[in-house]
Amino acid sequence: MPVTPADALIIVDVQNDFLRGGALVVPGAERILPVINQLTDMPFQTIVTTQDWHPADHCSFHSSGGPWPRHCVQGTYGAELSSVLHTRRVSAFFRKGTMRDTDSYSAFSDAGGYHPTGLNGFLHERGVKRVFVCGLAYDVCVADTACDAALLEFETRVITDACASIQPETARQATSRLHQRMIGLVTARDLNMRA
Ligand code: VGL
Ligand code: ZN
Repeated sequence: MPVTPADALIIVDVQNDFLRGGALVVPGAERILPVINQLTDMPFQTIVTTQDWHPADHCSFHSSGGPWPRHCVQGTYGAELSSVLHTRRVSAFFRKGTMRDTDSYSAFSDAGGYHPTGLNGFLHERGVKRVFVCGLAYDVCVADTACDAALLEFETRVITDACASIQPETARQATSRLHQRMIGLVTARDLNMRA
């Protein structure tokens, strides 16, 4: 499955707060960083990153009755992309979850789906037909981003060894959602192969 100019790599939320010592640790997240760095060396002409980018009083936080500890607050160290991530070949950076009263897991939309982030238009302008999604967390933002990509009619693949999950149970649910939408699961090694 060689990488072509019509392919894009979407690196979801590789941010300090999701890594060891962060506010919302995704178990095993460190292991995927070298894999993602290898992916950025593959001949993708379009590589984008996303960031969860919440105001300090965001509705998804426990302090506001939401499901998550406070994480990825705009302008803080926890919201920065990991300094381990190679960003030299990244063409654009997108942010989501930026408004207080709605959360957004998908990289394609902000404000609960009402506001496009610009990612869809950006990919179309660059002639992208197929997207490979990786990053954090598999069972939350990666799955939602991949499902949206498929709805937007990109051929969509998730690179499983370049993802980590918050919980095994929600990871299983995410996998069945991806299967329902005919989204293929691949490994980084599959991308290195010809044919
Ligand atoms: C995420 C939980 C809350 C993610 C973001 O990036 O997967 N998970 N906010
Ligand atoms: Zn969040």
